[in-house]
Amino acid sequence: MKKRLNIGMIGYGFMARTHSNAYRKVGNFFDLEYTPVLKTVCGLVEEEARAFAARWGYEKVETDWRKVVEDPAIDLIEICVPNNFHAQIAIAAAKAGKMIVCEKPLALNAAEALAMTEAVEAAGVPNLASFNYRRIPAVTLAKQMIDEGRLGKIFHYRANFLQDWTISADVPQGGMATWRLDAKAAGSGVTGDLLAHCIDLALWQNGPITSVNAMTEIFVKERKSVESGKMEPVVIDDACTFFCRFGNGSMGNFEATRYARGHKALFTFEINGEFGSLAWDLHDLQRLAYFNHNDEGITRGWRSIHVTDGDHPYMGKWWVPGLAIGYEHSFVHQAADFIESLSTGKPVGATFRDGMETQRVCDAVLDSAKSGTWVNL
Ligand code: SOE
Repeated sequence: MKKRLNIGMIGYGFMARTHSNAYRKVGNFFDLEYTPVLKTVCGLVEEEARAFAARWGYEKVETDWRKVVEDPAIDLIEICVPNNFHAQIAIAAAKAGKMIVCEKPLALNAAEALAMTEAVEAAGVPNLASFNYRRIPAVTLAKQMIDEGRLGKIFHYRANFLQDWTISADVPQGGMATWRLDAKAAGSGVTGDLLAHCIDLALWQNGPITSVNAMTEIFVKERKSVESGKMEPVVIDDACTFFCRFGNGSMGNFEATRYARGHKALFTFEINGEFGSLAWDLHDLQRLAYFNHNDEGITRGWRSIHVTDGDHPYMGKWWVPGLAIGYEHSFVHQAADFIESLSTGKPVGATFRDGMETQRVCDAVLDSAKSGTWVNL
């Protein structure tokens, strides 16, 4: 008989859907010692929480997250609410001895992220910052290839995350749907929302960043606030570009924006090393581009690896070779790795500590943009 892992989901938005879907599917594809049980969902508007519970199969509904955190029946707290709630919920959950999975970015800023990290480490509870893109098979394969030394010494790391959904000045700020544009709820704009993904992968694949030099822009200076109904200044960064140095001597180049007309979620990275290069693109997520300089000269060139074979990361758990999987599967893989870590006792990343390191880079980027100077980490 499998052990039960009772989940208390805080939030019922987009991310709560991705995580709930993952917990429903994970046991069908991965052999795990625990069965996730969708126990309670918690959200501000009871009717909406009820509708979410009915759709996803949660047993119970709450409107006060404290009740879920204090409920002895709950093992794991899932934090899928705007960033300004992360720290208070996570710290209370750690004190109550709960395991925690928290959506990215871990917090509003590095100081909060540190307090959260200290809380989970002092309580000794399993914790995970949800940077799902680590577990797209092609991205995991890239990490494996780098660790195997196939690229040799790394010279360049570049990453972009390009969107276009806030170009219209009619998009409001604040509220349930557009809290990502409200500084009080989100902390920052594209830096915490999009660059955090790029930075997490970069730190994981290429090691620590030692200094940054950044530039941010706010293209639409005022937007209607959903809360006050009035036009208010926009405080969050609409776009951010930074370059950096890594501890391994390589150079980094990063860009995120919500003003790249035509791009919906174009997350890309490219790594150039002594023996080869790797490139990946979220719009074609099952492919990894690889250039191997050690290939025979006349046939040497970029190859496009279709990362769908049984011996590719995670793929042996799915269909048959050649059949692609997608975005939602990265959350299933994350759930599988996290649940497995409960059996092995070996933490999996991104831990809260990893999430805090990403947050430190985000803070340094925003500081640099403000001061117009290099900031050391
Ligand atoms: C923003 O539009 C967003 O939904 C991010 O918040 C997610 O983290 C990213 O994966 C997709 O874009």
